[in-house]
Amino acid sequence: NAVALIFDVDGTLAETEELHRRAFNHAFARHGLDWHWDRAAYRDLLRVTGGKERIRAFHARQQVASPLSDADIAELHRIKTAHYAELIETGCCPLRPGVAELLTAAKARRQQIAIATTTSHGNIDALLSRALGAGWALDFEAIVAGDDVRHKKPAPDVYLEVQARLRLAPSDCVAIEDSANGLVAASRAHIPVLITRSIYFRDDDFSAARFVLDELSELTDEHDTEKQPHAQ
Ligand code: XBP
Ligand code: MG
Repeated sequence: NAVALIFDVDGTLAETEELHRRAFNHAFARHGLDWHWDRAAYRDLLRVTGGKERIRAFHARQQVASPLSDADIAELHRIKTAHYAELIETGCCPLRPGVAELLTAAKARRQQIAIATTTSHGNIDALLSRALGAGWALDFEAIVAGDDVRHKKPAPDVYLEVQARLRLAPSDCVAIEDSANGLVAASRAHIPVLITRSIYFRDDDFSAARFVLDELSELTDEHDTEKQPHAQ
């Protein structure tokens, strides 16, 4: 029974990680690096959340003649982010099945909706303005991104910040996530979690989740996301 639904973005609202991966590879090539992250490597690298952090972690494992500075990493990430927006703009990354319907149903039930993600406000806006239209953010009560908090997932910071902004108890919320990192982050904030399995995290351990679905289109009343807000 939830008063608020808190959505992760990457992998949950849309299968964005392939676009992130392509955008990273584009940035490496543009920067003259011979790095290439294939799907198997990227699956492993996704354990490190955050794009800058992921580049830094990979860099630390390489034998590079001239190490990258923080400014190089920031520049790589800037190129990556710009290319990601271009890829999203082509329209090749629709919302996952059941996402638009759940957002509409939540609005009709006067449930609050919020976002707790590792990615940036710019990337969320690129995805959701394409999928939901320019005014999409008006429907969301709180939007907390990775750089808004001190520690990214699996730390609970983004979830604690959303909760503080909504002024709700964790048990009044449901987090909708696709990864073990996301599950751990929400669980550390004591928020129950509904998992919608995505391409890259299919084999993660979701035993701590309240529910595990393949798609949000499988949601039914028994999944408990439907409590009306208390009358004021
Ligand atoms: C998503 C991520 C992000 C994206 C890249 O995690 O880990 O790092 O891969 O985003 P979650 P940026 O879905 O658990 O929030 O490059 O913008 O950091
Ligand atoms: Mg995710």
